[in-house]
Amino acid sequence: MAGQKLPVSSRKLREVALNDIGCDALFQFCKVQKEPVLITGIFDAIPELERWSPDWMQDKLKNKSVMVRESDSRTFAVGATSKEMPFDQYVDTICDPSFEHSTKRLYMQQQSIDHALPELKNEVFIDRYLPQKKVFMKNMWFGPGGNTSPLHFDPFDNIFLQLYGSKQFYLFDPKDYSNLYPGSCLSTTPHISGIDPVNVDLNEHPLAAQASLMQLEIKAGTALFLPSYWWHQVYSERLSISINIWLTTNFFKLCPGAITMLPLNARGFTMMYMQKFKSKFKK
Ligand SMILES: O=C(O)CCC(=O)C(=O)O
Repeated sequence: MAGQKLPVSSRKLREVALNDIGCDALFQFCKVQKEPVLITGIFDAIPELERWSPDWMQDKLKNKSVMVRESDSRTFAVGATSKEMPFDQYVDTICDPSFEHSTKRLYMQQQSIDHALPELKNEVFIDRYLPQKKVFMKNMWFGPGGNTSPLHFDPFDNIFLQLYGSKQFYLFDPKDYSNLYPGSCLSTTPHISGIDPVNVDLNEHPLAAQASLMQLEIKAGTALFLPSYWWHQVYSERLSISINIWLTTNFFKLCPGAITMLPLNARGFTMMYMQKFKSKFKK
């Protein structure tokens, strides 16, 4: 049966300019927010960030090979395959207007700036205003219009910067956890929803009708502060470049998302410590 888009609630996000917060006060500001906040005027406060564009990136990443995710549908499901390709070729492919109609989709999705793209490490600028021990990871997201990252939550507070193009965010409060058909807490995907809020079959997923959807467009030069465990699905409206900064987190928060992540986190920590233990004895 054909799905439908959930109705958008009238709940509005707070909007504030970065210059009004003050770059130096950004972390303190984020730390106390209980709800997402739209932060405007990023380029007014940090003009260096306006340079990010496909041409500028081609110059920065000349002769580099990058990892690109591939998908047969517009939604990049968890576990989408990745392939390595020259960055120049990636940009030429996604910037070609005919690519919009291609059935094979490509996305440089969640590429760690520190590990995969160190050439861009000094170009993030906004992280200089954040206490370094609070920055867990910085990622780049660069892809064509039409791509969707499916509905999920992350256990991190997120400063999401839109630097080029625009994206639609579909958001749900962590309180909507049980209306969104999350993966089992014993699976590797307890943070992924089983529904698409813009195409839900309410016969199959009736609880989704009780969830309260917020929708917002994020244009170049704006950022979204998204507290941990908020559900989000992200649609790229056109060719888009974004960076997100995950801030270190409290894994023991009292909310359903955090509780269902505990088995996965416990497995992750055990594996990490076993690796450390093994490498100690190899020396
Ligand atoms: O921009 C996207 O495609 C997804 C971003 C996202 O999921 C995140 O920042 O956590």
